[in-house]
Amino acid sequence: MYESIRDFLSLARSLKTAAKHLMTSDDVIYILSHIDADGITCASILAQLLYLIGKPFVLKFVNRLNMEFLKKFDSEIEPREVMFCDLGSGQLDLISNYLSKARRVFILDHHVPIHNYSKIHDEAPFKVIHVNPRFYGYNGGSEISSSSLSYLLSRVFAGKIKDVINFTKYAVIGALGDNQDVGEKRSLIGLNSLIVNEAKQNEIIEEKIDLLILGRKSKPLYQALAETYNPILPGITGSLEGALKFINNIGLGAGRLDMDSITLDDLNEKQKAILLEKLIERVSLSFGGKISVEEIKNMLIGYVYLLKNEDKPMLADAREFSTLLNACGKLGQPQVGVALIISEKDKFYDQSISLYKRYKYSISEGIKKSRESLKDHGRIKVIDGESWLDENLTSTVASIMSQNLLNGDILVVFSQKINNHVKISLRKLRGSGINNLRELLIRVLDELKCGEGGGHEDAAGAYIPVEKKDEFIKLLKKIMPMVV
Ligand SMILES: [Mn+2]
Repeated sequence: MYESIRDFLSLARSLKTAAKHLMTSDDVIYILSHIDADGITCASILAQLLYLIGKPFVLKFVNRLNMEFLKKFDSEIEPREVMFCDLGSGQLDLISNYLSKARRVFILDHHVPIHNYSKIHDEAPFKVIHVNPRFYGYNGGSEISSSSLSYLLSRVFAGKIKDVINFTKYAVIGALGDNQDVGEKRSLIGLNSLIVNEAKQNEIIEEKIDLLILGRKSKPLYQALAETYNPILPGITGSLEGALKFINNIGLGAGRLDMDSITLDDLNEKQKAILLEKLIERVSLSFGGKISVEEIKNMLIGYVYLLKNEDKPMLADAREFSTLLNACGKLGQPQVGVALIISEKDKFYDQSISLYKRYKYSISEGIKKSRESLKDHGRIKVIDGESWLDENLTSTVASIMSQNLLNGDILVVFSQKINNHVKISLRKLRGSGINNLRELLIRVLDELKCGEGGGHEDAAGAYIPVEKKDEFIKLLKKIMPMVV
């Protein structure tokens, strides 16, 4: 699976160095993390770790780690020890320029680092402890997330594995939140899969192959189907009525008076097989025979990761949990997600569900408008959400839309403008010829001579001035054939 065991040893060594530095820290450590599910789980694991080892910390979340944020953070707080999680590798130049009082900076990230990071390590006015699995040959886009990385760091500290074994579930939730379930039948791969194994051995997580519909216990089946976007189910997605009708038509509602009482979990294997078969028929309609039955089947069933001994229905399925965390973070309440993980699950569960409902609604509106406004530029598909797409929902909408598009190389989604800038989310499309989306993006931004961006091979994002949108697409068209 890996080039050599040396790669793993080098990563382990880098984690040990970080651990040593953490132990000698005597200042408050400011944890700065990203607002998505991976960022929230990563920060929660680190917060619990620092608590375990008795180090004072403050947890902060940030959506965009840019110059404005860093300047303000530096002047208001004057932090001496800062730990960046799920961000930082791509902004190391800014960090070293604007944290004037810092003595030590930790970065735990799996994004692609800026090209001259080692020079900055040497020249930064503070000690940089930078842990990124990409330095050791791992694919940070698909086989390890920040949450998994923070679990591995915790493992270095653990006297007994049982002290930190519970963190495995949050590692898995974060990895799923970052769509790293790219193995066979939507399984986690690489280092993530090693963590899954450890969680299974310790009865934290159970995995099985099942329908991938979210809400297996937490909502009526018809509602769960109506809220399914991956893939979009024609006539069902976005329509409670359509979903009810579908269930009745395929005979699963027969004899039931109360459709609100049937969940996916209530179906027996035979009923699930009928549901799967009929869903495949439905989905193949929308793809007009251009995708094989096997491929559609693989979109609908796969590995499901279930948290054992979890009494809250929405927290029992790791994918659903990660959606809940994304909802909290993207609606500006990441601390609610942290509370679900760290301490007051009972107190914050209901609040997280109302955030989830709002989030689901916004996403479904976003998808509806995206489908109406999709523009076909040949190999590039563009959705311009300038008048309706919230910056924080752009990446989710882009991910969903990219799963449901048949041809082309890249999907480009623009958000509403914020301070005369727009957020861009880029996604590779099915069968795309592009190798590295982030590299392509950086080249476009270089030629555009403005904007900031970063990301992974399959998904990347940027901010550019609003008036540069057309030029961005033009440059993308020009440069794309050169990097394929
Ligand atoms: Mn991440």
